[in-house]
Amino acid sequence: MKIQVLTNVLKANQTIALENRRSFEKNRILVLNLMSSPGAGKTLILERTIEKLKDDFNLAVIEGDVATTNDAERLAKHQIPVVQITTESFGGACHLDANMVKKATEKLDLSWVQILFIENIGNLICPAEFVLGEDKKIIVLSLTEGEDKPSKYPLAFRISDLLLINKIDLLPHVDTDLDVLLQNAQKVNSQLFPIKLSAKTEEGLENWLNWLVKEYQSRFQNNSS
Ligand SMILES: Nc1nc2c(ncn2[C@@H]2O[C@H](COP(=O)(O)OP(=O)(O)OP(=O)(O)O)[C@@H](O)[C@H]2O)c(=O)[nH]1
Ligand SMILES: [Mg+2]
Repeated sequence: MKIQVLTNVLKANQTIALENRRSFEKNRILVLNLMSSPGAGKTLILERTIEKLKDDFNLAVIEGDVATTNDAERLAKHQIPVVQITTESFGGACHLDANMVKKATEKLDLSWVQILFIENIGNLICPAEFVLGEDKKIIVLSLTEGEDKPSKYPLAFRISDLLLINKIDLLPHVDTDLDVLLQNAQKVNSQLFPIKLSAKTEEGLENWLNWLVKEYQSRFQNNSS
């Protein structure tokens, strides 16, 4: 009975995610779902990304948090539209779901947006279960979390398209073996494309920005590229 209930929840989520997908496609928006454990650096990566790309693209963020509007406030300082979802009002859910995203998109002018970032709740497990209607899933892993995380929490790595290994400025100060981390990620998902970066020093940021622009162009600017 318990399994049946969960199946129904996930099915209902998939139906709404499909509606979101259609709406994003109709409006020609690239939608990226950023997932990670708490504190891996999602918001700082977004802040850097917005600084670099906001003159070239119409950007917006849906910001998920259990409580507080801290991250939304950090992002809104960059003068782009930000919609906050605080899941405390949904029973403190540890993930965003498609219905929350649908409600949030009603507060955005989708005909204006070109790239929509969804910052999921900081959690390496629950967000991986819920599709939102995104184009790509991005898993952010901080170097400080250790090389074994892809093996211990495989689903988030298995379903993601891109792995951002953040905080590489801390490499001299932590015991994490970067090569082993990459091998572990490849074992779980051989298609997972890794990019190493530091949102703090901006080392490697260019590679992430290039990936992002290419993703957008391959979808919507085929004629001009
Ligand atoms: N040294 C270093 N610190 C970083 C880097 N990226 C983020 N941080 C710091 O790590 C902490 C957490 O960063 P956030 O961007 O808030 O992380 P988050 O994933 O958005 O966190 P939640 O939303 O709470 O899950 C902050 O103190 C950041 O300044 C980095 O590349 N290097
Ligand atoms: Mg954050």
